[in-house]
Amino acid sequence: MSRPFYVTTPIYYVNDVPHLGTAYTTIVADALRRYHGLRGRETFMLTGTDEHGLKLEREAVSRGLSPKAFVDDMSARFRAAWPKMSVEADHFIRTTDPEHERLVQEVWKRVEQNGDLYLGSYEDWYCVGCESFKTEKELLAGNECPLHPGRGAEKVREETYFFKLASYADRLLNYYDAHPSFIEPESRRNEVISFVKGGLHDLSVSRASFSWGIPVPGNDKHVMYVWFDALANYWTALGGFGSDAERKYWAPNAEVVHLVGKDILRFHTVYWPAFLMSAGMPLPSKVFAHGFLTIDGQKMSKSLRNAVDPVRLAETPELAGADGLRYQLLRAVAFGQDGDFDHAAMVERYNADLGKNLGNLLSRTLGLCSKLTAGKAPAFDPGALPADIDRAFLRDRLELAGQVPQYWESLAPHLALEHTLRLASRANKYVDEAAPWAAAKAGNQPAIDAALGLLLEALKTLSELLWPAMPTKANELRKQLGLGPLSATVGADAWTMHNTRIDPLPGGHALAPSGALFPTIDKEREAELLSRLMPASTAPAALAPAAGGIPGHPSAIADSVAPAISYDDFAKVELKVGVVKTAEKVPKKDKLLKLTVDVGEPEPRTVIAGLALTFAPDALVGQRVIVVANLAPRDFGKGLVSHGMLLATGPSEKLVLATAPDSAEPGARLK
Ligand code: ME8
Repeated sequence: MSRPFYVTTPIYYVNDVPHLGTAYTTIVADALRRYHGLRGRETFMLTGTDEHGLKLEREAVSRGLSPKAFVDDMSARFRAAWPKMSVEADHFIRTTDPEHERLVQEVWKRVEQNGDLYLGSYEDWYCVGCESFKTEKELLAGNECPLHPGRGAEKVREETYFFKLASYADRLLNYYDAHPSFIEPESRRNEVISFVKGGLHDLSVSRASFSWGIPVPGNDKHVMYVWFDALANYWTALGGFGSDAERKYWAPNAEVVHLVGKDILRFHTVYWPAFLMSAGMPLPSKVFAHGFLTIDGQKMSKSLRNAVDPVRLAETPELAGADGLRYQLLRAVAFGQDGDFDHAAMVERYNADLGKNLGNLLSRTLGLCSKLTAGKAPAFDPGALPADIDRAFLRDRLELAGQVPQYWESLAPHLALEHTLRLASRANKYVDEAAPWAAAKAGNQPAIDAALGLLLEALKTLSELLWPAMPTKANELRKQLGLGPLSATVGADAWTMHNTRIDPLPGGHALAPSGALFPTIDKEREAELLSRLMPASTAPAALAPAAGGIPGHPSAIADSVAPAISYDDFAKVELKVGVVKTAEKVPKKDKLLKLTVDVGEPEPRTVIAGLALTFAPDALVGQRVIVVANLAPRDFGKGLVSHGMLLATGPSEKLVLATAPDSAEPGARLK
């Protein structure tokens, strides 16, 4: 039997909620866990949350919460979200788990004992968004991080522990050379190799200017750099040196696969292996970096990605719920490359692949069985098929199903599903070729039995091939075939026979049809569904709500009466008094002004407002305005991110600003 299979997702920062990007990595990990489980391997899937660091400390403070209260609340949202997408991780780790903190300190001590840490002082740039140090070369003009425009990297000057990363360059390069599949895809491997060949600098691995982190053993003035703490989760989750799970699931005893987005490749393929080498611990088997998703062709800015809630998609029964979402994410995007999640294409693919192909195959086959074989599986001999068309279909069924595993094995779920659905198309073609209704007219019972027997077997095989991606629908399909649900059983490979022989349902086996598995969506329902699911900023014009002023930011009161909302809905909106501190025009944007507004927080917020056609910037400075303070940040591109919205009324050229009296303090909440 193959080695156990251990698959991980990144642990997600809790300054955000689960979104389509994080759902993507997590769903792929779960599908791989299911695939290998079905092949009889012992499997372990890990996900969790990354809860330390400056970014989260600041986020908590800005919400008036203690870091612990904030991360407890946010982490719970991740934990609750994944099962709704049929993700069943074996463990959910939090970096604030006491056991994790203890074990990371063990790793630190090993690295220290190996002589790889020294105390020095650091002076350079730090991007809080990335939680990463940056050289001047890596920053844009104005010291902006290209990944977090608008926030500006910060100059850090402090005492720090350095990790001797520079001395690991040769060892890393040798390792990549000896283990060609350690970094995949190939293009990413080349990228990392040229980065390391370019020369490595020692890495600052502690911070002394804030305290929200794991204390450095022996020097509690310092907390560990959040990535040292976070990367170690993949190992601490197993319970530490010599625990049963560590012996079973850590390398080299297991195949250890880290799935990551391309944004965090360097941390996983340079820093993490160097830390492990230093601590004398075996390295994982593979780091696979996937690409980035766009939504309806647009980059996933924070506001957009939060507008496309994967939980809501998973709770859309019209598109097959969690399974529908999983299918779309796994099938639509070539794993490893950038790709688009397009709502309209999603409905089209649902109809074509699931409704008209697979679903239709099931209803046709079961319909024919209920008419021609009394709702039972016919008895037939696969070794003595009556016609050439039957033998040709049998050959294709063996070949197509036989091709699927290689794609799961090579982390290409999109191809695994493409080939799975090809089997369904081939079977549909065979229904037409075999035409059991014509055989019935001619009284040719052997032809009917062979055709329906082969089709039922193909459907049973399809349920197995689909289960890693669509566990619920695969089991519903099986139920209609009168079969029990699939589950992974250690040591029992459900797929070994797919390319060599078939395993038909026994003659007389009772079938249990119960309606369409994937009811198709007509044009009218499609329009309604899309208007419900698509965020306003990506919906086609006809579907987008009317919006005055800044696109997506309705600033004028709509003519129509808005539907009543509950008090609780209103209470979700945080309206605060703010004082405009600075105001300037935005180059090349006639309507926009860039303001900084004091809303009673340590730093004024940047707010981009569509006020420029009415107000000269100077006229606004000192105004006491009303700010929608808990609106998700909105990215206007070119480094402009708005953290709130001002209230105003009137057409763009004659706006009247909603203001507060001088007696209202900045930050005071309106209720
Ligand atoms: O980086 N498309 O956490 P994070 C596809 N805590 N995937 C996306 C995506 C997009 N547009 N946006 C995000 C961190 N992702 C660290 C990780 S691991 C020891 C520490 C996914 O919350 C992708 O998997 O910023 C990416 O790597 C991850 O979210 C980043 O999550």
